[in-house]
Amino acid sequence: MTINSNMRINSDRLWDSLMEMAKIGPGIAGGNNRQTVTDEDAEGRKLFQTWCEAEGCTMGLDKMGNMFARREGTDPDALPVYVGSHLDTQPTGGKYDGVLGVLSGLEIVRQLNEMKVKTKHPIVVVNFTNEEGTRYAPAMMASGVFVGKHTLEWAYSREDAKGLKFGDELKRVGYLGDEEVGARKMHAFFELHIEQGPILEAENHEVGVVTHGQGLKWLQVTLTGKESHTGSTPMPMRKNAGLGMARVTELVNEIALSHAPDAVGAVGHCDVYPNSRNIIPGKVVFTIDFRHPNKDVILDMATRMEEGAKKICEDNGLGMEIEQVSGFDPVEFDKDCVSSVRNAAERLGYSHRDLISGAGHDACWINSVAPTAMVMCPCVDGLSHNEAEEISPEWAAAGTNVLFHAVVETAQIVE
Ligand code: HGY
Ligand code: MN
Ligand code: MN
Repeated sequence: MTINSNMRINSDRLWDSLMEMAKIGPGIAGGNNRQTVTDEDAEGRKLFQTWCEAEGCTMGLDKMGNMFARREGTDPDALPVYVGSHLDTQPTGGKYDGVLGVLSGLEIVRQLNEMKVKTKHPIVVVNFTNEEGTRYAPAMMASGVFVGKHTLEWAYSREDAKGLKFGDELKRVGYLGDEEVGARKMHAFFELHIEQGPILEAENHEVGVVTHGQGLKWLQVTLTGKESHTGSTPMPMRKNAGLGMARVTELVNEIALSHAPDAVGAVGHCDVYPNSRNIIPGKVVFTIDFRHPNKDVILDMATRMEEGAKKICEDNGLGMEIEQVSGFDPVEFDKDCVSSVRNAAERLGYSHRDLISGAGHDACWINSVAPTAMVMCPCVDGLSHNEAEEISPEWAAAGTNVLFHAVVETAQIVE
């Protein structure tokens, strides 16, 4: 039996679940603050697990806290089709970034159960730990361990701003599982995610067929100058690390603009020491995020930034250290899985276009170990990583219906 075009998910049930999950770890402006391995994250995980178990799924948990909800197939030996994303959010995050991808997977299970449809391959809904990389860098940390990009020990050793180690916090919140990370093998992986950019809405498309994900390089820069009095130190005698950071920030922007229209670059996080209004900063630590669909451009941006920053330090009597905190090359998703997504959008009659993902996603790592593709839905004004992030129920339903068809087609319906 092949999937027919009138098979749809239940849009109201999906939206209700999104709104229910959004109540956990509320932000201060209508969004969410459910940072990885916090008590709020644990509460969201618990709700997800309750919903999955109510659907008869068997739960798995690995040593990075990745959660797996398995719906059996008719062939228990067939590799499962995985579908999911992440439940953790930015500190001032929205209600849909990641969450839509996990709860759309759950909605597929709910709809298949309601229709009493069986598939040959099992279907597993996954919640990857720490996709955001904000409390603990890097982003996509747990999916990175899953594919062997990071060791478990290195991930456990990562510290947050308060010096709390990731491994300790994962254990404290009760999600340190015993499955080996990456031991699970996948027939395919699909992820639905909000676009986090303006293209789909601006061009009035309901669905994004993601063919590639751009690469990124996260650098951490430490500039050291000399703390001294902001009032009595003559300007020519200053070693102002804060000024150095300002000049490097400007340089990052110039370099990204020199590769318009696709390159992006920004300084996102900065710490100023001692951060006193009448002491010239003696030290600054800040992060640079460079991205582009072509890895040679990313390398060019990082190289030119380092050369320019060295000159800025020479001119201002500053020391500099640069550490690469994270990085991955641009990815091209699996052509067959991408076709399955595109055919589903066609079959369902949704307006769609091919897209390169601007943001990083767990799918970007999983793509290195299993055939992978992504579906995107528009978001209002392309806004994300902002509590005002918004989508419509119709957009959520369109993306989930396309995901539903791609997943079920790949998992093969059984008469
Ligand atoms: O940074 C990213 O692209 C993702 O939101 N973690
Ligand atoms: Mn995300
Ligand atoms: Mn995000």
